[in-house]
Order: sequence, then structure tokens, then C-alpha cells
Amino acid sequence: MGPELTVPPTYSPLPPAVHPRHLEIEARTTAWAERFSIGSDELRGRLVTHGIGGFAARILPDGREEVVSLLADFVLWLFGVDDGYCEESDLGHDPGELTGVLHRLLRVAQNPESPVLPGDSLAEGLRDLRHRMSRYGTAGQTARWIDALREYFFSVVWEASYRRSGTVPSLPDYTLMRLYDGATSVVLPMLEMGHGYELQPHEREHTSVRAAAEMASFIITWDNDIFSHHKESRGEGYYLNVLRVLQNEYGTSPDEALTTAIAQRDRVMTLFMRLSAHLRQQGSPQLRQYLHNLGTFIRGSQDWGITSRRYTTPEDPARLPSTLCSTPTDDSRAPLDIPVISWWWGLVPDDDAAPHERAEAARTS
Ligand code: 3E9
Ligand code: MG
Ligand code: MG
Ligand code: MG
Ligand code: MG
Repeated sequence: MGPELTVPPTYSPLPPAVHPRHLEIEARTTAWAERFSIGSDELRGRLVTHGIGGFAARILPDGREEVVSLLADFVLWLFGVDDGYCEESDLGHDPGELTGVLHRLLRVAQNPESPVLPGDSLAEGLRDLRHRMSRYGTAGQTARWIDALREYFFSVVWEASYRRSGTVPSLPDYTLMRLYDGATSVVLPMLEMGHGYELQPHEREHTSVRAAAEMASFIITWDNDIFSHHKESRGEGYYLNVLRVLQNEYGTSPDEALTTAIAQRDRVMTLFMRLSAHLRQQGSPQLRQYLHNLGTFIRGSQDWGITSRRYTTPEDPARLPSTLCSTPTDDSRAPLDIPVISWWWGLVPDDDAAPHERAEAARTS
């Protein structure tokens, strides 16, 4: 085990917010996990101390309460899969076996009435989630959620192949995998459901809008890697984290990898802010709401990440920051040297001034 890393306050230009009913949501999610017996007793005992209800309450601070609760239960369920199946069991070392299990779960999500995996607690929990998705979302949103679950499952199978061989992917491959294996894209349909609208496909699938969502996934998962590095590097067995990938890619120390990862997420954050401002100028009210909630997803993940017991691990404390900061460590407008995402930097017109610059120009013209 190397020397302990100290994570400095990281950059956030976005304000904090939490749903006023977060305590009730937290309590209901604990009860839901018990009712469906999600994970082993030991895993569930840990998950209910992680403040997952509060996390969902930060992702959708003004959302419809039933959908915030649904999101909280779903995130707890995802940890039942990600911890229970992928990271802490033999199944996570066997991509073929894992594929079969995940396919059966997908069938449950798609056709909850089919007698697949009867009596399995994750399957029963998923049936309940699916019924509630259909209640609060449209048929299109439910289908999008199932497709996103499939892309998340596909990526954890890829991850399992690295776990099996004990190898570390290249930075571009890790970046591509991480756009999906943090389960961020599975949350996106619930941003719409939380506010009772449906983005039209021509807007949601527009290259720039999809890129904005991918940037949010990048920032959220890079932040997770930064804040969860302590938990992950001290755990037993294999772990995959951007700090490990960067050390492997560039032959640098853990401290240098931390500095690089923070610079990368800061550079993407400044791009996300410019792209959102650009898209807001012409987008529908629904798109503006969606962009707003990509922001609350990012900020909520940061606030949850530095405070959750899951990452602070009080019995062996991580050196995490207690605040965030208002200045990026890297505000370059040049693309990151990662080919799978470097095209993002071509989406914001060069002369697209920052919002405060535009306001100033309008005032003085
Ligand atoms: C994967 O990353 C974490 C997801 C599968 C957990 C579910 C959470 C969400 C869908 C919201 C997105 C939030 C994130 C990525 C924290 P990893 O590194 O296995 O998570 P860990 O908590 O173990 O560090
Ligand atoms: Mg169980
Ligand atoms: Mg994981
Ligand atoms: Mg994990
Ligand atoms: Mg992590």
C-alpha cells in the first residue's frame, strides 16, 4: 500500500442543492432495501449507511418526490449489482458467466411478468423498479432506461475481463468504458421523469446534447475515481480506477496521477459549462431543464462523494476535502489527448463567449 493521497478541494462552478424531503427519501430507501433484501445482509448493512437517498435528493433537488425515491432505490440496487456481483464476488472475474446473469436481469426489466429468476432478490427489486419507471415515465423513457441498463451491463462485462486477467486498460479504453460502467447513463431518463417531461429524440440525440451528457458522465466518474481511490486501493484484490490507469499509462507517481486526473476533469468541466451555455441559447425549455439537471447530477455527485461514509471510511479515514473551490486547475480550451472524446472540443464555436462576457457585450452595445 502506497503513501496516503490527500485530495484537495476540487473545482465546482455549480451551486449545491438538496431536495427538502431528503430525510424521508433516505428512510424510505432503507426500508425498500430491507423489503427486497437487496444484496447479502452484510452488503445491505453497509449500503444503507451510505446516504444514497440523500445522493438522489441532490441529483434531483426540485424533482417530483416519488421519482427521487425511485432514483434512490435504483442507485442502491445498482450498488447491489456493482458491488455484489461485479466487484466483490467470483462472478465479476468471469465475463461469460456474468453476461448470462445480466441478460436474465435485462429480461426481467423488459418483461417483468416473465417468470425469470423467481425469488431472486435483485430480480424482485428490479421488477418493482420497472413497474415504477412505467408509472412515472413514458414508454419511450422506460425503453431508454432498459437500453441504458444494457450499455451499463455491457461495460461491466468488459471491466470483468480486465479483472480476470489482472491487467489495466489504456487511457482511451478506460475512458470509453467509464462513460458507461459508472452507470451514469442509466440515470439520465430519470432526470426527465423527475420533472415530468420527455425530450424529443431530435434534441436528446443531437450530437452536442449527447456530448454534454457524456461530459457529465466523465466528470462524475473521474470525481468518483478521485474520491473512491482510498476505498478501492485499500480493498482486497483487483481495482480499476483512473489514478491507476494514469500511473500505468504515463509511468507517474500516485500524486502526479491525482494532479493529472483533477486537471482532466477541470478541463472537461469548463468545456461542459461553455457547451451548456451555448445549447441553452437555442434549446427548448425541456432541454434547458435537462442541462440544469446534468449540472445538479455533477454537483450532487461531488457533494455526496466527499461526505458519504462509503468514501470517507471513518474507521480508516480517507483524506478528502471538506469544501469545493471556485477556480479550475486547468482551464485550457485545447482538447484532451484522448481520441474517444477529443471531438467534444469541436462542438463549441471558438468565438462563443462565456455567459458573463455576453452579458457585458449586450449591456455596452
Ligand atoms: C460505479 O463506479 C458506480 C455505480 C454503478 C453506482 C451507482 C451510482 C450511480 C448510477 C450514480 C453515478 C454515481 C457514481 C459513479 C458514484 P464505482 O467506481 O464502482 O463506484 P464506487 O462507489 O465503488 O467507487
Ligand atoms: Mg438478498
Ligand atoms: Mg464499479
Ligand atoms: Mg465500486
Ligand atoms: Mg469508484
